[in-house]
Amino acid sequence: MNLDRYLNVSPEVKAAIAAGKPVVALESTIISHGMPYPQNVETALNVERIVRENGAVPATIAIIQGKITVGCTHEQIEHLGKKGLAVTKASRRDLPVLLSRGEDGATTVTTTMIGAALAGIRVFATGGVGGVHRGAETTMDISADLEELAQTQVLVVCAGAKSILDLGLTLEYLETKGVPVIGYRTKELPAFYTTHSGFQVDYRLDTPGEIAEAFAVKLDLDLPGGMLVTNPIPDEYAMDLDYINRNIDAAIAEAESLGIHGKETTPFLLDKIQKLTGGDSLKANIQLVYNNARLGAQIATELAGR
Ligand code: PSU
Ligand code: MN
Repeated sequence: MNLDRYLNVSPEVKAAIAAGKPVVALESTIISHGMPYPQNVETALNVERIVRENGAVPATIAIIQGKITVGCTHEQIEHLGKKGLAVTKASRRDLPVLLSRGEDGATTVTTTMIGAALAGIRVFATGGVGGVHRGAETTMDISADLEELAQTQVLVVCAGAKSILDLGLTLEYLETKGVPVIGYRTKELPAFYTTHSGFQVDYRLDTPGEIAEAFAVKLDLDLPGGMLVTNPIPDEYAMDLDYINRNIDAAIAEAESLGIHGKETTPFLLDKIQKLTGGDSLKANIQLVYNNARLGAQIATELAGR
């Protein structure tokens, strides 16, 4: 198989990987489906800058004209951000048709992990990962992100799981699949907009070095799957727990009454929550992504230095 047919790694990212320099993968569904324009593009470019300031090379990943593109240009990021929901949200199952037809796609956590692994990138930073949705015992709505974490060797830095998901079931699923869940300087699973969830992670690790060491063991042993690093939103940007949960409940109720399902669910809820909170949740979302980009770059630097 000629990988070049399907994979396009930018010269800068290719050189960094070849030289063993730290690289951090970044996803594109957060741009097209996770935030409104123009804040999405502004955030994506700031995230790249923060990764650089922390000593690593950013690699924003998307599907551009049928190629998994690792290291998007600013023009490509602008294009994805402007097109927004009109870009296909691309998970694992979308790859065959999108690539064979030469189409564009925004990569979720799942497909960003796939692209990163194909290119040789081990660390990926984002905002939130998909999980087991509330009511999944009847809808069976479980994100493909959890399956990817079970099989692809990429470390994912996120801000925990937000309560549009069933946090308890999400943790159970990750346990079944053998995915280590690490809390960065916390034993409590962060809940995205807030630092408190009432659920515990497996391990608290306090430095990027310790996290890199643990992940390196997983790679050395060639254990399939990734590692989920949950990084709490900085206190000054955290939202009031009751306030955000009330709005999340309202968003879920509306999604149910409209019969929203499948891949539309998560983008619908994110958009609804942003509207209901008058943009407060967007502000928190942006800041936690910056915070994760910083930690991702630090972990990638430690991993590269081993
Ligand atoms: N959660 C967020 N922001 C996001 C997503 C999730 O807070 O942008 C996106 C990510 O790309 C994630 C995807 O991989 O949604 C999960 O979608 P689903 O729940 O349909 O698997
Ligand atoms: Mn789903």
